[in-house]
Amino acid sequence: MSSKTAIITGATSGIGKATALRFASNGWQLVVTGRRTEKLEALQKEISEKYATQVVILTQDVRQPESGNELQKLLNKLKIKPDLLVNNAGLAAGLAPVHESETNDWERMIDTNIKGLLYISKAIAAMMVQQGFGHIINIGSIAGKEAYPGGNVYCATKHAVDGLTKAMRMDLLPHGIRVSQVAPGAVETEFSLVRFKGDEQKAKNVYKGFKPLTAEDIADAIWYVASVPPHVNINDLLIMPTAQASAMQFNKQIND
Ligand code: NDP
Ligand code: 8X3
Repeated sequence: MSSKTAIITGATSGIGKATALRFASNGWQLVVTGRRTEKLEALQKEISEKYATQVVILTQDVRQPESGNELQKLLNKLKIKPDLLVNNAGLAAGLAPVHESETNDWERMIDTNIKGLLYISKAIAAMMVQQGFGHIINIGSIAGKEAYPGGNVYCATKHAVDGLTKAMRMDLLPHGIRVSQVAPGAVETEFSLVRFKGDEQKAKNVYKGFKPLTAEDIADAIWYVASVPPHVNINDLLIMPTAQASAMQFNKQIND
């Protein structure tokens, strides 16, 4: 059994949770974070019932500038050397044209998807440099490759993740730390429920008439990226549903 440790941010639902389960099933130790403690506890319980591996939970909001240091302190206290960081915590808020959108939504997306990723990456990359090994996988998006109407700030934040992934890879090259991006198209998770602020019908409609990706599909891809031999780095993996050709083009079969 491997005794490697992965840190996964935003593991209370969707891609983060599926990734935690995927890595736990392969014997990895985990440090999982998110804001909803009860969901983290439920995940910890599920994993401990199914797999013989250790799961540490940390309730935190990645938007807090201290989030990276807080995580680093916990790892140091537990003498955990992070093999892998999956920067997954993120969200979209709203889908309005730029002139009609809410500035509070912009703050949430920028603070979570860009600044939060940076706070966590700075702290964990510093540990990886010191220990001399590590791998960071950023969760980007098709929205980081293309734009779409109403996607404005969300697309900008994911373009930032795309750019940061490239730049972080350069910064960490001398230290042998791998930096990768996994960029999905439409995945059915809580993503649209969050984007539409709890409107279940609107969220469901996003995935109507085609087969979206599942969180497990993306967890499989993250597992693959983390499992290639140490001399190999998957720089960027763009994964789409077969029924989605681009950010805006779907093959939808809607009869009702
Ligand atoms: P979910 O809404 O299901 O999961 C998002 C996760 O991020 C939750 O665990 C949530 O935890 C966490 N999170 C959000 N804000 C914060 C915060 N401020 N601090 C800490 N954790 C936070 O969506 P997905 O699983 O789909 O999203 C995961 C990632 O995948 C995101 O980065 C998203 O942009 C990206 N993505 C999603 C796609 C999709 O179609 N679903 C496609 C492409 C990329 P909590 O609420 O408990 O804090
Ligand atoms: C999520 C995919 O197309 O809704 O990143 O922006 S999309």
